Amino acid sequence: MKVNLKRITKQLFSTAAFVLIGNVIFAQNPFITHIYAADPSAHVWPSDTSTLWLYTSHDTPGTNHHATMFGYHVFSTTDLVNWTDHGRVLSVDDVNWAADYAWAIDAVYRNGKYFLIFCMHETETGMFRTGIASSDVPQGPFTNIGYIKGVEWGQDPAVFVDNDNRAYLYWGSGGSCMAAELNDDLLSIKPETKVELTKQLFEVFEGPWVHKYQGKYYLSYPALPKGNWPEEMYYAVSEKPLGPYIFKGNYIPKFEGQAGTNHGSIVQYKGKWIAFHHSAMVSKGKSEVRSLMADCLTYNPDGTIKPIVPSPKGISNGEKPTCKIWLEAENGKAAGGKRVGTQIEQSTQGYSGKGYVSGFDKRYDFVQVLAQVGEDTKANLKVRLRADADFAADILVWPNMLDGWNGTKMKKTIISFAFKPIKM
Ligand code: FUB
Repeated sequence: MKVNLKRITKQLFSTAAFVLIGNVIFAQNPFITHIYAADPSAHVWPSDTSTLWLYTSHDTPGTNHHATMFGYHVFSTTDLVNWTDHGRVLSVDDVNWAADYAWAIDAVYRNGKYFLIFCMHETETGMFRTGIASSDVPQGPFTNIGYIKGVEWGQDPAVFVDNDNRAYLYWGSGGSCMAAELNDDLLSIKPETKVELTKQLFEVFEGPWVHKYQGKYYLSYPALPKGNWPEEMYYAVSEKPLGPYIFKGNYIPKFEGQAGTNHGSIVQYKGKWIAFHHSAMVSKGKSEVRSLMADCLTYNPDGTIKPIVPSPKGISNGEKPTCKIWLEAENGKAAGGKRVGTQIEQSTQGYSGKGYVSGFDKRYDFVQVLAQVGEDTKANLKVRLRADADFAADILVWPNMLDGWNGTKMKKTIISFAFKPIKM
């Protein structure tokens, strides 16, 4: 859904448009259902261990193709039941070297900043690069700062930071897995540390993730059993971050409702070990429009992982999960937004704390908010306006703008109104 707020008279007014989307599906798995999201990378940052963060890719509704992945979302929770969607935190449009294919991502906290480590196709060469973007806050939005030097075909990056603060990058695609230590600024790898792990990881296909359990390094990954789809999640264990790794087994075998791909992360949060991954349960089997899954993970006394049987119950304790997103016009790219002829005012209270949008002084000035919902979803649109003179405006709502994904079938609703300020 795209919402345009357009000024059609000459006087100045200020506004903020909000879209609040509530979750309408009550099962715990998938636990985010208002948008399609995949490839979850879970983190608990040292500054606040009560919050769990998920950095995810996004599948465009109305499509069923990995080529139509254009951006990333961040989600947070403090109880695994109530989630906040922080919006679109980086998109292909924000990355000057990239053309498309916003595939899997990870995030890392380093030297007082949060970094998104992502992969996109480079415009010039068409190859996957491992991009890097930064923010002062975990929820973004993130600003592109380039790509990590020394990595070629850097699909599906994941970063592991060890207790001694050394950072390692893992990446993998099309049946291979590579790893290397990163330099302190994360902008390049140390070339002499680069290793190929493919042969140590039975049937590996892509998507590596490393976590540490009882002093050992666990590298989990999507595998293609005997070369056949769908993917299942395997893992291997090592004494050192760069291997050698010893294959241990399959921790998420095939399950009902899965997508062709799977891709996951393993994290400890409030004492529980959780495996995040994705399925095609909401899209009812459309393999390339995926939804986020969470399942409890348990270890055997010998450190091996008990295989998980993902189900709609997930990590539920019976409570209905919810996810809220406030898409505020003044949040710019986090709201998927565009502004023409208008600006963000910094000097007002409330809303996101970033101010509000003003400067609607020409006929076609507008501000736009993009709400990319998955299945039919209830949304509330709230528009707050303030003006110091008469004005009239249009609110344009395009539902199903991606029906046919090239936007050819847009049908818009127009709500026009006029407004007179009260004279004090
Ligand atoms: O989401 C796009 C791609 O599908 C990821 O990069 C792969 O790991 C697979 O999940």
